[in-house]
Amino acid sequence: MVLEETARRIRTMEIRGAGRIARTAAEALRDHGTALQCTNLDEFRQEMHHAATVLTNTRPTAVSLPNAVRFVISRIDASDSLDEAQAALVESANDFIARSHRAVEVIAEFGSRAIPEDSVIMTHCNSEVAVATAIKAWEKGRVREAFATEVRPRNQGYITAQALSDAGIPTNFIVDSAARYFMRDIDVVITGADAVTAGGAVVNKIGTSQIALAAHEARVPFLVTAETYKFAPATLLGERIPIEERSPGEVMSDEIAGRMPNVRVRNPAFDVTPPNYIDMIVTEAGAIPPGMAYVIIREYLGWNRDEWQKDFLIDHQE
Ligand code: RUB
Repeated sequence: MVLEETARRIRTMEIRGAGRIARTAAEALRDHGTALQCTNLDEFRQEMHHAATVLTNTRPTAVSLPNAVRFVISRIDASDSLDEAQAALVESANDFIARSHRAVEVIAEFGSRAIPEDSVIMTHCNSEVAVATAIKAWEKGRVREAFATEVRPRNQGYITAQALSDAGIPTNFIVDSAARYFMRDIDVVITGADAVTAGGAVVNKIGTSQIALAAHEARVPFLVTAETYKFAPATLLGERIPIEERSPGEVMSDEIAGRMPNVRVRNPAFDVTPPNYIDMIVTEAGAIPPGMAYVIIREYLGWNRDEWQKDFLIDHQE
């Protein structure tokens, strides 16, 4: 019940944003596993692997989700008894959640130092870590004003504008297509990430790459704030990050679409910003150039090629 309900809330975007999705999945695994009445370790492992699949199938793009699930499940797999596995589940889920909260705080601190005095910043979509960074920089007197985009079709920009306004930051709310028009007024762009590839490309809300392109053209620094669990180990095996394409109904009502039988509405939820448009990725392990993404995967995600290859091959046989 906890599991199905959480999966539904993630799928329908009641719970959204890569970090929140990951923490909620860890929580759901913990609560689901704690309520299970298994009599032996094999049964418990099987149930937990099933729960992991239900959660990871909810939204395909945010890598934080499989990374969080893997963090928890790998500790269950390493346990030798049912008691040990149950304790490991609770401990690892709580550990992930605490690390995630701490990472947001650390990134906000590092990121705020990368924002020059008296800056006008722009952000896109609603990223808790990008917003936390903007607010931290504001508290240090480094931000003068902010620009938040609307973020069609789901309007996550409202959540961002509200958070910036609540913090007291003078904020301009603009439609997505006005980003380039205002770029000349911007000192730094800050976004979050749903996934970072081994090559340093960043997958984030649709429209991010257009803003990065405009920033690049105007020589405006483009910062990405991303916890280490947003980095995608599978990209080292050549895997691509799947881009979620959501319902056309989010873009155009069925009634209007019904009058245009030859029109196909497309609704990709994310896009890919190449590393050469990104000045810095701020993680809790430090602020790195995108070319160092591989190091984060190796050092912070416990990358073990043989193990990942095994899992990858198993996944793809199913
Ligand atoms: C949210 C989005 C956010 C990243 C990072 O997309 O693209 O920028 O997930 O967010 P959606 P955070 O609204 O479709 O989930 O920093 O909060 O993890």
